[in-house]
Amino acid sequence: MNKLVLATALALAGSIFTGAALTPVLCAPIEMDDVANEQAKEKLELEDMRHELKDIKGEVNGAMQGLGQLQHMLNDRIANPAKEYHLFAREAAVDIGGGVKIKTITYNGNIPGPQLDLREGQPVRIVLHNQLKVPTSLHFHGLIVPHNVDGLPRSKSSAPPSVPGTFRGGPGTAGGAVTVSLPERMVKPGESYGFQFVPQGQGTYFYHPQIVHMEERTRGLYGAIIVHPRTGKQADVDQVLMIGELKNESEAAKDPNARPIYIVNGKTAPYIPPIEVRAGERVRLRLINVCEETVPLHLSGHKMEVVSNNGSDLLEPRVFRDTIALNPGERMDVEFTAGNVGVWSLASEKVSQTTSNGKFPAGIALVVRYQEMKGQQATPQ
Ligand SMILES: [Cu+2]
Repeated sequence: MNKLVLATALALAGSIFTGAALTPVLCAPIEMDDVANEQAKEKLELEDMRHELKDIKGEVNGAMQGLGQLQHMLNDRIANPAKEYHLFAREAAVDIGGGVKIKTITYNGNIPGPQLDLREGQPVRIVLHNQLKVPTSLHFHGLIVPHNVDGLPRSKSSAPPSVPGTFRGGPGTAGGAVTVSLPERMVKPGESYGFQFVPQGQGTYFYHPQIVHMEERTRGLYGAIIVHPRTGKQADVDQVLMIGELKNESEAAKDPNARPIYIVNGKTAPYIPPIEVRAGERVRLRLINVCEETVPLHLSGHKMEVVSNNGSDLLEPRVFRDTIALNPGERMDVEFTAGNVGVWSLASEKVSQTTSNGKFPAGIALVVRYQEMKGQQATPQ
């Protein structure tokens, strides 16, 4: 094969390989050394291109993953739109049973305030409207939420707009100094404030004014928060019992040592509705103590299984009780299977919490009544 034929053949091969146009190459003879150099150069260039392609592929994959996560978050947000609640702190006369009305302060005119049924991972916005004559605030008792939602409120004069702080281990941070803002969350008369967060951790919680306004809680500002699990079986009967106390202000004016009136879901015995169950049902009671005192609550005829304490699920060993001592601020979720047909007492073991001027029943005393006993006694006697 002569030089010209060889050069033409190599040029042809090269142009096929690189995709270059043929015509100019066919016109001139090429030296062997030049061909080898050219080929080596092309090989290096190709190698570089391959590396670049690999990098681009990596970046595209990363971007696709990011897009996938974004899509997932968007789908989650569409499936779980933010819930919104409005709490109006205002004066009202509440009926604690038997036509006895007490003028006090409430959320939305009732004691307790509205029950907030939240779901794990579903955003919530709670708007507090202060229609009182005094400042108020809001605390989410037991829930783990960011400081700017649940931290102590500050008055404008004492609160700098922001302070430098150190935040470690939070999602998406590598630690280090960040700015933690301390907004003013003292809600003045006539003002409103929206609290937004994403609840985590199923369980029983409650809301009330912050500790700086604790006296407002004892007058009726509180309500239950239930964080439901994303999935899972619920009990057949799921009942919240908020145990509180109220000062009868006209009585207190006459006698400063007058006992408070104990109430369960806003009513005092014998006006607390019975807990109605059917034989075979699984019953969950969510007990919340908003009182200033410990309440030893006893259910007769059954063993209650403690399934959650202060919003934390309990694991093994299983705990069964017939009397539950609830300290102020404590929540206990108990369950039992209705397997003993009858009318049963669910009441405090403290005489002072179940009587008024020596008369029983008053305060914290109600019954669990089986459907089979419908029409029979609805109160402790
Ligand atoms: Cu609290």
